[in-house]
Amino acid sequence: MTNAGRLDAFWMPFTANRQFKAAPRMLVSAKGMFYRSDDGREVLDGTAGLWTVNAGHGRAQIAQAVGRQLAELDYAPTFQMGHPLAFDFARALTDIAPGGFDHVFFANSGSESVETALKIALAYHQARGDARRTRLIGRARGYHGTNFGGISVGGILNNRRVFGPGLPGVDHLPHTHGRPANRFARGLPPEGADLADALDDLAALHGGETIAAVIVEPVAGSTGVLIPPKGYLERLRAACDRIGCLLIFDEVITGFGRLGTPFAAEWFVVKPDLFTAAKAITNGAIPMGAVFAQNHVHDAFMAGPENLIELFHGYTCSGHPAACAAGLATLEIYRSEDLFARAGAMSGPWEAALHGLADARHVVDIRNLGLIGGIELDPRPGAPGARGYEAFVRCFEAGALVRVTGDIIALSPPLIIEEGHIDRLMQTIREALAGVA
Ligand code: PXG
Repeated sequence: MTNAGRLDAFWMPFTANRQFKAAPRMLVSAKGMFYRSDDGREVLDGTAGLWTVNAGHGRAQIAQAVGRQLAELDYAPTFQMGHPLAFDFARALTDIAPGGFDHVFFANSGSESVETALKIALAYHQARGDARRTRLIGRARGYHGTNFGGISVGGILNNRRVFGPGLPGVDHLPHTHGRPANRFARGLPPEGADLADALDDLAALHGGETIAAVIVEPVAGSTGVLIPPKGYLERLRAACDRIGCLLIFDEVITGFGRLGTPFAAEWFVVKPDLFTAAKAITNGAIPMGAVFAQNHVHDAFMAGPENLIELFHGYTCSGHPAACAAGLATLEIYRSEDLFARAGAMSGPWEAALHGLADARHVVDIRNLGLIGGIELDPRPGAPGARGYEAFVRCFEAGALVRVTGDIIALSPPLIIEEGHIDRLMQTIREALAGVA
């Protein structure tokens, strides 16, 4: 069968299907820091899959835990029923969450976690008798998955353009990217904390008493690694407190050690009221998402009659046994190998090597935090994204998996990365860029 025939049935997500199927890039196995492609080449994983495989690939403990669990209890409902692992995993998660987050709601993806968090925020105000608070505020260049709530609060036009009007009553903060003084900043950019005050303007416009929640990524990943300016998240927290709305952190990519702490909330010392997680929660082995709730949010639901369902929300696979088994095994690896601290320790060499690309061809900005890196390229005149895509393909052909969004290369390696891998990754990117027209 021709390639086109063999590949035709899978309508691929976020992919130029016809272009891909004409010249496919296939990964067939993975171990540690490396994928292997179908033509037998080693491909250094610069992206932890898609920000998922924080403990590195092919972890036997996770595979074994999932296998054992499926043999023991393959599926059990969690609607008016329970199975022990869901409770154990929720508890293990709250043990590594910041103080005061003692409750977890399970979903199956980042997108579902976002929808769940938005719905909890709306229902929270209802539960407290403040039914006016129905507005949701996102941010330009925010990414919160692909479901209707997420694309509505998200700030990516292409994710919304052809899907109708989306949720009503949504508005957006400005994004924090682009101040000239922040170019090539190492770690937190110095300028732009004042952009958080835009929330007061939205409150003045819509009535602060109508705002239910603000959702932001502590570090925006998908739209090109936008690091929050120094003091910005603190200021946003203060603005939410003034207005009386909830603050939701979408930690789908920052969760599980990416910055050197379990969650970004801890790194920034800013406490949201709710935060989402997914991806690395199971090291990517089994799909799962979660929403962490501060006790005051959770407890607001627990005041009514005890025989009533407090939150009309959930998924068939919320707390799926195999996902919980994978998650528990994953947390055990993170703990026993001290991987979050390791990520923190590697962030210095990572920053130094990444910024070493400042003089590489086409590079106009470099950004970093923890084990995240962003390399912004000068777009090819009249063809935005073309240079980024070419860089991505050249890196893959030269043995490194990077991710591009438009003309920005986004890097997020497994937390097990070593200095030799970092050097190899940066060298591959430098050489690939040298060949990009
Ligand atoms: N929130 C955030 C902050 C995300 O980054 C989602 C929600 C949605 O998660 P699911 O599991 O529904 O896909 C994400 C997803 C990239 C990339 O290249 C990032 C994501 C997905 C695919 C690619 O940066 N993030």
